[in-house]
Amino acid sequence: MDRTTRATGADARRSSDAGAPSSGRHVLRERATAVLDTNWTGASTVPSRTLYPHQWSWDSAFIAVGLRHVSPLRAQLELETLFAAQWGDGRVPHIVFNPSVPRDAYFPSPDFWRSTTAGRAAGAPHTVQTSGIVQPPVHALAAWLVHRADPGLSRSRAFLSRLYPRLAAWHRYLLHRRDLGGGGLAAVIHPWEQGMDNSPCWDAPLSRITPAPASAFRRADLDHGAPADRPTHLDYGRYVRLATDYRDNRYADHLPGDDGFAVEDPSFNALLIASEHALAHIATELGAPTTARHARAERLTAALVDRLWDPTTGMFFCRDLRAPGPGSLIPEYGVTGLIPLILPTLPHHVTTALLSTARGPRFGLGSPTVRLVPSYDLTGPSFDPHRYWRGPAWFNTNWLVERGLRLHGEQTEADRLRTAMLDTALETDFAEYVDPYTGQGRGARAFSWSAALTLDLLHAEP
Ligand code: 9WN
Repeated sequence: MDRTTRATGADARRSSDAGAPSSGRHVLRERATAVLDTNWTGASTVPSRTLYPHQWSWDSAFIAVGLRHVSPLRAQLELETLFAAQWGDGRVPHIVFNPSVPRDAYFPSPDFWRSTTAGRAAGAPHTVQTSGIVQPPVHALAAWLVHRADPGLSRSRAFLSRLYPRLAAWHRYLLHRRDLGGGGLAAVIHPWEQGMDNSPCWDAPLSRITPAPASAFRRADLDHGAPADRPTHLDYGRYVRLATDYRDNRYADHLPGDDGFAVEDPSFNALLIASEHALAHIATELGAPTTARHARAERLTAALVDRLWDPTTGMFFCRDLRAPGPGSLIPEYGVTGLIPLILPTLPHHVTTALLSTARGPRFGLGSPTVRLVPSYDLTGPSFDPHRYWRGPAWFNTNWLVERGLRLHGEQTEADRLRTAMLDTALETDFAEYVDPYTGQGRGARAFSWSAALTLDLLHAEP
C-alpha cells in the first residue's frame, strides 16, 4: 500500500469518528478534506496548486494541525518531509522545492536561492533544493498536536523521538544564531521570514533598502494574483535585494549593516515560545529532561514583554534593530502584536490590556461590523482591506487569536470568532485571505491552511 492509499483509509476512519454537528458543517468538513487531498503531493501539501506549488514551512505546520483530524499519518509525513530538508546549522528553510514543478512556476526559484552551493557552509542538504531563509517556528507545537491525535501511531512510528532532536536544533539555531539584538529574542532578516510579508510594520525598515532593479527578476505571483491584492513592485524589488545579499553572504547570520533588515517580531517569538512549551511536553513524553525547556520558555516570555511590550498603548510592537540610533519599536498595529495571546504565562496585566486592544477600534474583535480579525489596524493610515497583509484577515492568525481567547477563558468570544471563521471558509471556498469587514474572499482559493484550520476548528466545535 502506498502512503496516499494508507492515508485515505485513515481519512475514512477519522471522518466517521468526528461526528457531524449539522449538515452545513458536514459539507464543510468534506470540502476541507477534499482541498487537502487535492493539494497533497504524496509526501507533503502545497499551500496552493496555482500560487504556491512547493512546500512552505509554516504552512506545513498549520496544515499538519488540521490534517491530523483526517489522517494522522499524513500529518506526521508533512512535518517529516519538511524536516528532511533541514540545514546542518539547524535552520528549517521556508520553501522546500518540488523538482517536478517547472522553474518559472514560482519566483524566487531554486536557481535564485542556489542552496546547494551558496548554502554549503551553513549545511544545506545536497539532495533537495530549498530557500535559505526561514519562517515562524510553529513546528514543535504542530508536532505535539499531531502526536496527540493518535499517540499509538505516533509511538509505533517513533514520530516524536525522530523529530525531537531536529526540533531542538531548529530552536537552538533561532536562539543562538538569530539573537541579533542580544536581548534573548530571535530576529528575522527578511519580511518573508516573519510570514506576514507585506505588513505596514515593515515599511520603515524596508524604506532603507535599495530595491533590486525590476529588470533583475520576473514575478510569477502576478500570473495568478490580482496586482491590487499583491505587494507592489517597489516592495518586491526590496525583497529581492535582501534575499540576494543574504545569499551572496552565504547565508551567514550577523547583524546587518545600516542598509540591512533585522527585526524582532512579537508573533515570530510568541510562536517560538509556544513551541518551547510544546517541546517540554514532547520531552516529557520521551522521558527526556524538561526543566531547562520550561525555564527557557519563561525567560523568552520575560524577554518578549521586556523588549516588545508597550504598556502605554497596550500593544506588542516590532523592534527595528537597524533603526538609526538604538533599536526602536515600530509603532504600527499589526496582528502580529496580538499573537502573544497564545502564551500561557503572559503577565495578567499584559493579557488584560492586549485583549482590550483587540476589542478596540483597531482590530474590532467582537464588533458586529468586523467579521474576522484584520492583519493590520482598521484605523491605520496604511490600512487596505484587500492588499496582502495590509488589512485583510487570514485564517492562521485568526486561528491563533481564537486559541489565545480560549486559553485566557474568553470562551464566548472564542466561540463567536470560530463560527465566523467556519462560515467564511465555506462561503469563500477556503480563500487565502478575506476582507475583514465583509468576509469576501481574496487571493487563492482552496488554500491549504484555510482548509486545515477549518478542520481543526470543526473538530473542537461542541
Ligand atoms: C513568500 C505560502 C506563503 C505564506 C506566507 C505568505 C506568502 C510568499 C509569497 O505565501 O508568502 O514566502 O510569495 O508571497 O505571505 O505567509 O507562507 O502560502
